[in-house]
Amino acid sequence: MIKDDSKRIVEEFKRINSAYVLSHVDAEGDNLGSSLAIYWALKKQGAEVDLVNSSGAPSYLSFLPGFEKVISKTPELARKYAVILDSSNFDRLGAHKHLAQKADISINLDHHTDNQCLATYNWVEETAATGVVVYHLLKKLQVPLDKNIATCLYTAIMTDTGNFQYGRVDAELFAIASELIATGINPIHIHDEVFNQKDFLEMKCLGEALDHLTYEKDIKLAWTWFREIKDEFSHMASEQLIRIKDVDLIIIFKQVSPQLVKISFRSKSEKVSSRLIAQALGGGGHIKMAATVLSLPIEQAIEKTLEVARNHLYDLTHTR
Ligand SMILES: [Mn+2]
Repeated sequence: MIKDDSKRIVEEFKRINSAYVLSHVDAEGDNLGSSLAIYWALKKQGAEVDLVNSSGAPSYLSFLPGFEKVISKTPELARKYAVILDSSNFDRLGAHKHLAQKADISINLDHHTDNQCLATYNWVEETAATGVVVYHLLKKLQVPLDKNIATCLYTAIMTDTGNFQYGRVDAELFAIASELIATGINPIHIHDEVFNQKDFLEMKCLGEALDHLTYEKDIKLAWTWFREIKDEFSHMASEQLIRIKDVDLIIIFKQVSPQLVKISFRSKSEKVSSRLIAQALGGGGHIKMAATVLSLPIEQAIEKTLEVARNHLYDLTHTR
């Protein structure tokens, strides 16, 4: 446990009758699934809840129960509590960062080891997904797991482990998955909704990424770039490129606009820290998966990033 205010959070949570539920921009399965599970748990105790995500929710997750409750505008009413999910710091909340600061009491639930623990109470646990932290909280609260909550938590866990392929995939995780599935949810249906709904443009995007793929054999680096058609398309290329053998690090450059590039890092080797490289470029994340954003033309962003990454990998190659 990185920060353990769990006892206090359990007590505090029972008292919540009005709250913002907040999580990071560029929503994905874990932060949205975790947020919605918290939403349903708070609803069970009769709380008023504003579920806010500054960048909205991606359409491929529209099967999640409560998806339509997600708002991206500023809520009108002041809430006493803010529950913050899957976010290392308040900046990750985007335009609604101030809501976390405005609430009287903030509760931070996360699994990122670089969490800055800025809330009133922080529960940061090194787990496969924030969904697992939420599961632990709901167990302690003795909230019955219904199909709504189970769908949200299963989606959180499944997406953050790339369908149980990486991260903390262990016996406990499968025991949790089993308990969630036992509520009657359909894991095949959820898998299909998340992974098998790519549209034609997304496939073309992947084609561009594969076409630009470069491999630097001596340092086991593979990198590519493409023009981002839609924000939620970002994951697909890295899911494919991680399959290349003899690669320690994958870098994907997404040109969002002529002066803005989003960069994601995926490490395959235990020795390579995506986080260190991302941090050197003003970003952050996990050891195996991290990201940053550079306000530069794509050529300059690539040059700057590759210099940092190559140095990092070169040092490793020459010390192992
Ligand atoms: Mn997560």
